[in-house]
Amino acid sequence: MAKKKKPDAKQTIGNGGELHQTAGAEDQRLTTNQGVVVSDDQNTLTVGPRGPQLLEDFVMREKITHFDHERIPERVVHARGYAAHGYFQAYKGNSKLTKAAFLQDPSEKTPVFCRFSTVAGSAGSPDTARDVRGFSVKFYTSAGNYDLVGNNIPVFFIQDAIKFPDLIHSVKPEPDRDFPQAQSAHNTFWDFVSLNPESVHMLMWIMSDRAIPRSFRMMEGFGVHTFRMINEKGESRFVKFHWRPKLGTFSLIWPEAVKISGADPDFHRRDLWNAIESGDYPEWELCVQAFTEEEANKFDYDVLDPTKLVPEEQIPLTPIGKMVLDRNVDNFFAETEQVAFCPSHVVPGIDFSNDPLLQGRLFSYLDTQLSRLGSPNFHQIPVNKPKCPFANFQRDGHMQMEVPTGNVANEPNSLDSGSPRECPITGFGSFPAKESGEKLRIRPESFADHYTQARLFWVSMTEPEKRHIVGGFAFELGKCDELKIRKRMLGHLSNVDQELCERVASALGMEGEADSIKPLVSVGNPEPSPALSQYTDAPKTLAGKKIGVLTTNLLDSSLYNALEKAAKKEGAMMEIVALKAGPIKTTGGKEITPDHFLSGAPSVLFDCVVIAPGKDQLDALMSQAAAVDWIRDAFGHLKVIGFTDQAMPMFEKASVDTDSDEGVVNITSTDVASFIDAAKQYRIWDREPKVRS
Ligand code: HDD
Repeated sequence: MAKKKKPDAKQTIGNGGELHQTAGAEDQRLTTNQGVVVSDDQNTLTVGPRGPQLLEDFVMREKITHFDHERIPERVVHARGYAAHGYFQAYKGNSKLTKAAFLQDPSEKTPVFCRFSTVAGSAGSPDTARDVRGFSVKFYTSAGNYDLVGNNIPVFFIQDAIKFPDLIHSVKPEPDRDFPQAQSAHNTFWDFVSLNPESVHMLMWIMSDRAIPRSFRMMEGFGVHTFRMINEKGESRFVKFHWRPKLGTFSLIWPEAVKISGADPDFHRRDLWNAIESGDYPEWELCVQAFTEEEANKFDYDVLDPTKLVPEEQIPLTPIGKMVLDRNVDNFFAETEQVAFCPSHVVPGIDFSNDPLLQGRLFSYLDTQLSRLGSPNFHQIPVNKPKCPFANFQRDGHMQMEVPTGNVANEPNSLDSGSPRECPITGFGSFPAKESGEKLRIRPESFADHYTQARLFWVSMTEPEKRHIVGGFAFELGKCDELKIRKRMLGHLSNVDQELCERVASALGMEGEADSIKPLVSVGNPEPSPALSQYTDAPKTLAGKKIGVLTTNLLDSSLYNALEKAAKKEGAMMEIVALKAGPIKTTGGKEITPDHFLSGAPSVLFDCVVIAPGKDQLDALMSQAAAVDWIRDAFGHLKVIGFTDQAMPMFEKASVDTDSDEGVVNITSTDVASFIDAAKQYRIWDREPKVRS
């Protein structure tokens, strides 16, 4: 179980006033927002005990008015998110690449705030919806705040920001009926993307398991666009940013994700919170692919096109630092909800490229914060405030929190000290890229190949990954009831790969019905890029994963100890699920409070499972359908299952053969090692064709 967090020390706000709701603080009196001590917070002021309420009750009116205004507009996209604090530490030797201050000194820890999110769903939608995940990091550097606002997928749906409102309108609930929530599986989305072939590459990723990550901690992150890095000599290189999770990149599978949405809609946020609370701090390595403009000009795709990636086989990754998330927020609203990321927040040493999607984003985020947070002073909210000194003559506006002094608010001036003044040497200067040309509304020809990299993705997948992509397309298009859209989409898939098209068409029962769509340019035949596959070189590890043990009273104490020891050694978490919520006893008399009780914790919540009824308790466990479902589900979700001899009749009831495959493992108190070894594989992929077609 996760450790409980210690209450925080006092915080001060504003001009030295003290925030009275501080956790753990004693002897505080409840007051109104004006500091008046409240004598009764249970009863409204009335005339006599049963009489009407009085308008003069400012205590009640202030409290209700504040409550009425507690909500702010949710983010128009990425509304559901979760965040944590941490730090970033640079590796040695980045100065050739960039002069960015936070990337120079390996002994310096730059504070960060990192928010993960889904895109389409509302703030209350389930965590495990099929969707891109946002991966935003705010670095509070000594040279100003830098926001790297990326996703867990390295490409995007559209090439030009002017299409963003259309894309989002198409994926959000349909406007007349307001459903489906947090899903792309509906007509408007597939209509839009099928009419925009530039989306096809991204669709391949979205239909893959990348769109249902196992955990935020096991997700890659990407800056998506090509950015620039500038060094002290003023030399520029293009860069692509990558975040690499230390735990490896793992995903759920679709039938499991669907069930988790019901069993624990907070699956990802709970996972992150618990990991940090228990001291198991997630870590990512920040890498770049760096290349010159001359190199980029030789690529057979355009690096300014955000629907393209740069294969790692072409430009390898250079690690430049690491990020550790080691502190949960103190208050979700104050921090996670109010944090404002803007891709335009860059620091000297980092600059933009002409990617037309990026250029549009540079406008959009500042604009959205004004309406979402309601004031140009959103940078004064603690989570958004730079941790380095900042000073200028911007003044006033809603919710001004600072009290600037003096009679001067203009620059230059000679009346005050003349400061703050601009600084041409250390200040941010844009890279002087040469630009010329006519004013046009036109898509470059170099953006025209919409299928080659989609094919690259497909040919780089393992067979299980291909199965899931086919399943993803079939499921989503199956929910789209306009035949013309399905046919159009099949037409695009046939341009990606004939086999992919045929497999999706067969799953839909629409063989031979693909529209014929002529690509604008001929489609290449790329060699596989193994780095794109999650499973080709997946690390065999239980680190950061969860072992669920389904048991009862009188659990064998040596088995319990052996499992607990093994889990600890592997860096995994073990959780006990029992029939009821109250404490159980092991055969050795140790009292354990279960982490879950059966009806609240199906096996979908765990990475691998153990079925170990206590002494003479088999019947009690077997009489519960939920216990039998544990085995059926774990088997169907390709998990490794450990079982004691005593549990065998439950497998018969679940119609799961204990000799099925290497992932169904007999355990004893003296041998849990073979179970642990098998579980490090994460899933038994060969089982899949046997359990679902
Ligand atoms: Fe965006 C939020 C990532 C294209 C407009 N976006 C937002 C967030 C992430 C991304 C991670 C959540 C930030 C947070 O945690 O608060 N967006 C991306 C990526 C894109 C992208 C990786 C393409 C490569 N976005 C994009 C375009 C536009 C926007 C083209 C508009 C032209 N995005 C927004 C926004 C949001 C946003 C409306 C909503 C809330 C916010 O900004 O702060 O401005």
